[in-house]
Amino acid sequence: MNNNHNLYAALRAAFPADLDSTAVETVGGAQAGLRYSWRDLDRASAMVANLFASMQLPEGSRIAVQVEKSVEALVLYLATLRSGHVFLPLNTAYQAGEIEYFVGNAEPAVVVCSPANFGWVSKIAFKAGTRHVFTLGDDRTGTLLDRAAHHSDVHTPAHSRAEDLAVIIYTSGTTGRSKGAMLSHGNMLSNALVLKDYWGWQPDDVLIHALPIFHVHGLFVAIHGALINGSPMLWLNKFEPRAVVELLPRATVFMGVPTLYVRLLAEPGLSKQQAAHMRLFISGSAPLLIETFDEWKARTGQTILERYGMSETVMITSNPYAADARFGDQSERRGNTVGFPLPGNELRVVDDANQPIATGEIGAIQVRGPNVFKGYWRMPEKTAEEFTADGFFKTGDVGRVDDRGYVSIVGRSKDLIISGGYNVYPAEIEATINEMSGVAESAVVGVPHPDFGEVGVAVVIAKPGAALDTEQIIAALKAKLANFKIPKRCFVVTELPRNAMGKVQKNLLRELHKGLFVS
Ligand code: MLC
Ligand code: AMP
Repeated sequence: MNNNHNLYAALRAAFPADLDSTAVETVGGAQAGLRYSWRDLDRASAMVANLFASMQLPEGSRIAVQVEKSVEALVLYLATLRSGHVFLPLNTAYQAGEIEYFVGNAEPAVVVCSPANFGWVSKIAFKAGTRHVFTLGDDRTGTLLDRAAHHSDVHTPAHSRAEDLAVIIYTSGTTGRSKGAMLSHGNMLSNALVLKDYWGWQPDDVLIHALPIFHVHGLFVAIHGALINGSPMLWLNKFEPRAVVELLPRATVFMGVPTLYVRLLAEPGLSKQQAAHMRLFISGSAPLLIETFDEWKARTGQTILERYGMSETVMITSNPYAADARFGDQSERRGNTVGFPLPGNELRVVDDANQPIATGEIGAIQVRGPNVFKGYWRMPEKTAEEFTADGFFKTGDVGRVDDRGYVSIVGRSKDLIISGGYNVYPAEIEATINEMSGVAESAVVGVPHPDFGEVGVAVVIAKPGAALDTEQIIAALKAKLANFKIPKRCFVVTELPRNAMGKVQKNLLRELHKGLFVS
């Protein structure tokens, strides 16, 4: 069906002719050494899709998934796409309160969780009205596969329109609760096709996949990139720097957040010779320090290609892949920049009055294009606020475009900390601290960190007469929030710096604590 925009159908059409060749090889951990052919991916995802069909799920059903990374979790994603249902990936670090919110808000028809979490996850799911809860372990166990085993391995992908919803990705917000960004088949397919061309994917590429698969970077950029090009993946369920260095001679493409590059640089085995077979190292999700960019070049002889994106937009900009007539003299991958707007994607930098500003000036980044999401799930007002009248999405990032057209991100208008590539919203941490007994108020700020790039630090004020223990505050946060959101340090003080309007001056707190982890 030529007019089928189903993303799985497009990925499937790009599988190589030899369906018995390796699509995924697992590396590291207890599941190392398994080979999945392209036919395996197609048949296994067909079986799960047929299981969903047998359950007669309503159209547009959400399939919420909180499982450890595994190739079977990838199969579940592909099955959801080909079924025409909506995939809702959830970070494995999320705690019960966070899951309760997502499940209550999205009302999934199906929830898939790790076998170890079935007790508490199923309680939350059933309470929210979910009828089907399956388990899926990272060792090929669980009720999902048991049930799917009874179904046919032949399945015709659903017919999807470009605008049909494929995925909901929750992103926290600067105020209130998380919002579900709705991405369509067309959003993701258009981006995957643009990147295939822009990054010069070649049929004999081999991708090292070492990122989690519940966020845009690992789930879309990496997986779609390999599949739409028919290229195999060397698959690590967990990032292990030594294993990645050992794999470099067998691979050509690697994608990571800056923390991964920092950790790889700490590996003595990383060298020009070891990286000689690699075609492309890509970084994104957080700012790549120029020191890391330069050190990588010196150690490996290769220049990291930095790109920029968001859950709401998939990829927006990228440094160029190579010297290419299309770019003229703009073929250089430049550190401290995120490159050019991707083809088909418009990017503008505006002032407070929403007016475009002069080249080189700093302002708010807005984007428009086929990759930009459909809006926030069941939040029409919030969606309307985040778009301009002429259809540009307000990214919340602050940047500039130089006279050669390179975009740089210089800050964020949203109060956000990016720690090891994960987004942490101070408002959520502060609200959780403020609910604790004896707390009058709190402020959470991001400070530089050598490994995670940035980490949170909490500054807390006690109510009159209350005695607060910082260790207890951290322990109480750990019980409620995903581990990467927990501030790495906590201070109890008597007052917070405020401006004349009474607003907490977070810049002063950041300045005060900026040397906590780096000299
Ligand atoms: C783990 N920890 C973190 C952390 N990850 N702390 C702050 N920030 C993080 N990102 C803490 C845990 O809380 C724990 O602390 C301790 O480190 C060990 O946990 P772990 O799970 O064993 O950590 P590790 O495996 O080393 O994980 C580090 C990491 C991981 C860098 C490999 O964070 C990671 O995979 N990051 C990638 C995130 C990503 O894919 N982002 C893409 C978003 S998409 P304690 O105290 O409990 O022991 C996006 C759009 C785009 O942004 O443009 O791509
Ligand atoms: P998320 O909501 O998890 O998709 O995170 C998106 C945010 O990550 C963007 O709005 C940026 O603030 C940030 N980001 C992504 N890539 C880069 C990059 N290369 N440099 C700086 N920030 C980035």
